[in-house]
Amino acid sequence: MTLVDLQKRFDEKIEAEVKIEPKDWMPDGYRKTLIRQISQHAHSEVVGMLPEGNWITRAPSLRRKAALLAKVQDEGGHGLYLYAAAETLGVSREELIDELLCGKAKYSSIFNYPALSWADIGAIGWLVDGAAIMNQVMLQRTSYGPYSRAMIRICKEESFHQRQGYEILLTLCRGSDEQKAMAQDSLNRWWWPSLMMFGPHDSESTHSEQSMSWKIKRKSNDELRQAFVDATVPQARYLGLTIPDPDLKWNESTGHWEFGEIDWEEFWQVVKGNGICNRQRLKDRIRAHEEGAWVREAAMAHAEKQRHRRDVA
Ligand code: BYC
Repeated sequence: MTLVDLQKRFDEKIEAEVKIEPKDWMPDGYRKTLIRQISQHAHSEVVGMLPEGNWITRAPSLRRKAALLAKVQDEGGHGLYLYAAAETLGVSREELIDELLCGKAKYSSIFNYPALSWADIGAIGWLVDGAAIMNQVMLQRTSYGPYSRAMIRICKEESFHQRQGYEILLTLCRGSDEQKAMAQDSLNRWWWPSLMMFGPHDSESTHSEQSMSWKIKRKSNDELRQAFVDATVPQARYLGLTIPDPDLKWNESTGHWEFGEIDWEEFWQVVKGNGICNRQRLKDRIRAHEEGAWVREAAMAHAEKQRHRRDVA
């Protein structure tokens, strides 16, 4: 088959909503875009374990501790599904992890903010997982088979994450004045960074147009951000909390909440590595990787032994 035929076949599959699978021919740019996005997503999951992991030993009850522990473990699992999906594109997990640890690879800006109070664990579940779900529901329909299947599993677990966060805040908001103030303070700090998770405006987004034509992304950054605001404002009202945006107002004619401008300077600074916790997060990941070396070695030795046994048998 000529390159023209291969491209035609690929385009027809995308048009007909047939998933692209690892052994199928795909344009170089499609492969590169997927490796970039899926690996950034995997890195976000494992770096995302850090702000919450800090609170496992300080959870206020056994029930809260068990739920948080399960959530953080889920995130490690999501990282694994996603690294495995990226590996089907011909890149190794070691290469991807090296890129993260040397500071070259990106991961979601949101994880460079600190979790300062127990209410932040609620806000992360409600807002950060809430924003992640908004983005990931559409990724279940992404055109690359292994990514789409990983996202279906991930989305099921994310709904539980979002609820555990909202329930923490609901409990605080129905508690003492101090507890409610703690919840409000945490909304104040996490609201804008959560909106930044969706990435730059569509007009500034480098990859959106191409990714949408390949059906890797099914909705644009701004569309998803708007859907998130529309879904979250009523939830904040139910909690009795105020969203820290003086420009927030309901537009009767569009049926959407209008909101103020994001501080893009802050967003790009965080993406470039100058956020409050960027350096700490990388340091912690490097330490965890080094301390886990013996586990990797033991697992490899075990796999080698099994292979040897099979060969001998
Ligand atoms: N942070 O052209 P654009 C989770 C970069 S974790 C940092 O619009 P694209 C969870 C972007 O990479 C959820 N960088 O890009 C875990 C690009 O730079 P490069 C994470 C960002 O890819 C634990 C440049 O800006 N979710 O659920 O079309 C606990 C231009 O952007 C960000 C995913 O990763 C950002 N926020 O769209 C709790 C979902 N935004 O690569 C929860 C999968 C943009 O050219 N990813 N950049 O150097 C996506 O859907 C897309 O990659 C994005 C960006 C919507 C994030």
